[in-house]
Amino acid sequence: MVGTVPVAKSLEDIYTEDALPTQRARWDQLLSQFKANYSHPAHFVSRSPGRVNIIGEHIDYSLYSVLPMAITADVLLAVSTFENSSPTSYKIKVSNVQAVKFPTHEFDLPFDAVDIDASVHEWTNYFKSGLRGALELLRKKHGADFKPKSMEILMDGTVPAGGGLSSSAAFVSASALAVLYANGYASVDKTELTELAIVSERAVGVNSGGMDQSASVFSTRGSALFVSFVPSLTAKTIQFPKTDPELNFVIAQSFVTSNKHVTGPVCYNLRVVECSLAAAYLHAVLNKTSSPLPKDASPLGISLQGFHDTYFKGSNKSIEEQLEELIELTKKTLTQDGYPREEIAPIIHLTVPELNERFTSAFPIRAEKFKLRQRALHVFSEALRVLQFLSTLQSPISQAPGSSTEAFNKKLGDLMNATQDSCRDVYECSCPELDELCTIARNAGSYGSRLTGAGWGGCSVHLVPTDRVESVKAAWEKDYYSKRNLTVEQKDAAVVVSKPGSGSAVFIVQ
Ligand code: NG1
Ligand code: MG
Repeated sequence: MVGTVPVAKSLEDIYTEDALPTQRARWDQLLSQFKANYSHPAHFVSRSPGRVNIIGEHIDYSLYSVLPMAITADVLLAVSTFENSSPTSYKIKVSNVQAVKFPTHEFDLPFDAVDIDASVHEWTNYFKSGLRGALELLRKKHGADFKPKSMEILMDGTVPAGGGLSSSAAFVSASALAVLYANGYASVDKTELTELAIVSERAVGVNSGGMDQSASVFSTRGSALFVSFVPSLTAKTIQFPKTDPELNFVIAQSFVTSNKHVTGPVCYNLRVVECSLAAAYLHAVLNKTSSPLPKDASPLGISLQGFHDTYFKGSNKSIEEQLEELIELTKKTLTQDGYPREEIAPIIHLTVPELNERFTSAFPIRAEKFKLRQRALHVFSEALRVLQFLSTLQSPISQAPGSSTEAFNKKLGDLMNATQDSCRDVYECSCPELDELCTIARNAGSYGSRLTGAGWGGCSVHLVPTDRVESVKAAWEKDYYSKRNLTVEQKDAAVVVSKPGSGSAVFIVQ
């Protein structure tokens, strides 16, 4: 699925039919507010959507394949450019339609560097990180003395922040796309954009994998996306077979906000370190070598997938068989509940200061012991579930309503439920509210229910046939939402039945 980011001519190219009336009103509002703010029309709009991950949680940074899909909610950046007034700098004006929550900023930036202070959680950092990545690419193409244009920008984002639907990747991807397009890069390569957005987002302080940016950029309407990271980034569209009744992915908010910038040292960034240390440990013990694994594209340069590949080099076992074997090997090799640095370091042929420098210096983390066994077991079993989910989707099912459709739904749902169990008990990235939403949904007819995204709050995703959607919604209302103090706005946004949406696009304003 190589190609360039599409240039949309009408909103029909971007949204599903049911979303069009609301989106038209929203775009009209954005473009007229742009005119009011900046006294002239926008030149173009760059758009990147949020995503929901169907299956494959917390394995992208270990370089295992994942299966997300884009949603309708997105980030829109209306943009115009103007000539630089200084020979040494350019200007960026960024404002937001929600001006009170996200105040306007104006930056006067030198041509050669974009400073981002990741210790301050500031909404425009995401724009700046996209800007920085885009400029690196433009410099590679046009030379080191490339002079970016000044830009005026108005943003409208509908992906809830901190909600597990990847507002951050949507914002970074839309920003990078806007900067590339504004600076004359008219046919933006999807792989280039995704790769730069992945690296850029790390500048904001989260050592993330590449699922969200891939889903945001590559998705096409009506399909999920099978994203693989090795040997290089690839994204393949996956159709859901037609079933009767139709299956839906229902997204339900927990309204527990998980802010990775605050919790990173004990949650997300710590998991990335634990997985990388588990890879180093398993490699040293099972590959019986003192030479390190070759550096790979994972955030810390060493991944469970990299260990896996080396261990099974030349093997003719299927990937599924290999993963099953790795689960057993992990149980035998990593027998402790937690491992302190002093125990890990000599095994992986490092001193403790070297271990700290290599694994815990780029992104601060706080831990006495690292749960190598649990994290590796989650990753291998989740990587296996993704492959099982995919092969279930691709195996023929009878179109007739009845037992085989039921078996198909159940198989997919069971895999999603197993993911939730593993996230809750083994990876420890759920929270009581997410667990509760899953239990309520299953009791009301969901085949499979689990957290989606990083977890520790945010969203959940549920596999529900059309004829049961209303009863699942009613059960959440009765047992979850009505017991919380929510605004009307929050209640309206609590549950979304999302069809797979399209990926990034540029829209030229006529
Ligand atoms: P969200 O839910 O957007 O915070 C995060 C990571 C993904 C992936 C998932 C867990 C970012 C930008 N994204 O997603 O790469 O690791 O968690 O599967 O941090
Ligand atoms: Mg995010």
